[in-house]
Amino acid sequence: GSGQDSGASRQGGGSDQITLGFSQVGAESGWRTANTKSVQDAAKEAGIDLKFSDAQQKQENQIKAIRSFIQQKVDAIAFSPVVESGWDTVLKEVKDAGIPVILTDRAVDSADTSLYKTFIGSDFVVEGTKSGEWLVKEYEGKPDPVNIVELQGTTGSAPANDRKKGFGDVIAADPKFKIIASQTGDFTRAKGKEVMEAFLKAHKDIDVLFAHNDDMGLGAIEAIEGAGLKPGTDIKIITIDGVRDGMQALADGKINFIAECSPLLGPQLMDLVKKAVKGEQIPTRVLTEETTFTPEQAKAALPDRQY
Ligand code: GZL
Repeated sequence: GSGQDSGASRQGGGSDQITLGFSQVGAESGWRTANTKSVQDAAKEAGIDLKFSDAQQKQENQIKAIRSFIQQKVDAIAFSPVVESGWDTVLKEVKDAGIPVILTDRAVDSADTSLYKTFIGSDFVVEGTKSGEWLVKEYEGKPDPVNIVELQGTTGSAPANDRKKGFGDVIAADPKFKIIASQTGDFTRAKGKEVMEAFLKAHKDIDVLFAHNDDMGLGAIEAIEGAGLKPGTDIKIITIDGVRDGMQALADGKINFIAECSPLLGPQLMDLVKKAVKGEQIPTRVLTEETTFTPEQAKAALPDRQY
């Protein structure tokens, strides 16, 4: 390059420090807590001044936070959209203000992809597909109907929509798999327990629970045990995330399979922010690495688990 010190040419005192506005979904699950810690730790590590806002799972709070970041003239904005739709207006305001936007964790369904620089997060359809594939293998050769209840994530969120689609497409291949009840538990333990209690009252023949995250699965375990049934044995349980409490339940045989969804997006996010602020090209999609766990694999992985 020209060797020109970009700091000297920057407005306001030549300070090189980047200010990042981050709008977080909330604090609904163990995954979210780990994700917040990853973002905050990585910003500190990267010397980035983080303006962090918790939206308590409300889209209007995220929109308010984003507008406040525009007023504060931050250098970049990153957020995890609580639901997929309804972002075009505020993202156009950000674009008009010349501030780069990075989507983390969850995606938006805006047709205009120029409204953000990149989306870093998991492929939630694949997480659903992996969950369905485990179930198909588990019930190979077993002729009976396999009655499934499903605890969906937050209504309208990308993970809930995509995990449901991935799982549903796989089990549609064999008519013995029947989803006899499906309802949102909003990604929380409390709601997961409440909805599972209702499922247990309404259905006496549940074989499998597919929960879109560990936290709802852990709440459901309390409901299942409260009904005098053995989770993992009387009712097979599949969840997604792989947070510590979920991995412990997997190691204890109360959950049978977990598809991992990594919350540790902080370091990659800060790299992307630095590049975006400098106007460098960044990939429009950054996919997080993740795997799956059986009880044996959970036992082996637990000691080193960061979250
Ligand atoms: C997935 C994330 C989901 C987690 C839940 O990337 O958006 O939200 O699976 C969390 O645990 O609440």
